[in-house]
Amino acid sequence: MGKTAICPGSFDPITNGHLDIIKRGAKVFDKVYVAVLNNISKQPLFDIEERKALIREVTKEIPNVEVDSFQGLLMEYAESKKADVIIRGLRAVSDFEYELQLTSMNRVLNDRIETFFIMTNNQYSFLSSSIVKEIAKYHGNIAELVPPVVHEALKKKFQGQ
Ligand code: COD
Repeated sequence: MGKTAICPGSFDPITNGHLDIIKRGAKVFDKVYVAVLNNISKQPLFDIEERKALIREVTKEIPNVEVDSFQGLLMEYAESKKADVIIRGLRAVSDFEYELQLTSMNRVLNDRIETFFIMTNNQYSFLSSSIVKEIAKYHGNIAELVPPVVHEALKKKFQGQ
């Protein structure tokens, strides 16, 4: 039977770093759900439908990727998709502590589903959605950091500011 992976995140918005992890995950697993957390207590720049639409647009050429969203616990969502694996990206050492905590707690909740880490591509090791938003806010150049459609969407968000 094919292996199903979940690539969860906030994706506010998707960056080239995320996209790299999704593409590499899709080469290894038979099906990858990119699952956007719909966190009602957080105030995102892009709402859930905008984030999903951007991810759909930039992953449309990858046939085994499906874009979805979830609320509540990741492990409950992953179980509902009969997933085998959670994919996470790792950048610097600073990511490690958070990821260790997240993965350890997730294992307490569900020890059937494994978490696999994919090391960032060197060129994206400094990249995060927050940094991209910060640069875009001050109209800096983010062309190399996000797909063109995300670049346009960010320009629109910060137009006139
Ligand atoms: N290079 C490589 N990987 C990257 C890069 C980059 N430049 N940028 C981001 N990534 C990776 C991140 O490491 C992460 O693995 C993924 O891409 C998504 O990143 P973000 O920042 O959009 O997502 P996060 O870290 O905000 O996602 C957190 C979750 C939504 C997974 C988490 O909060 C969660 O599962 N929440 C649901 C509630 C729950 O179950 N909590 C845990 C119980 S203990």
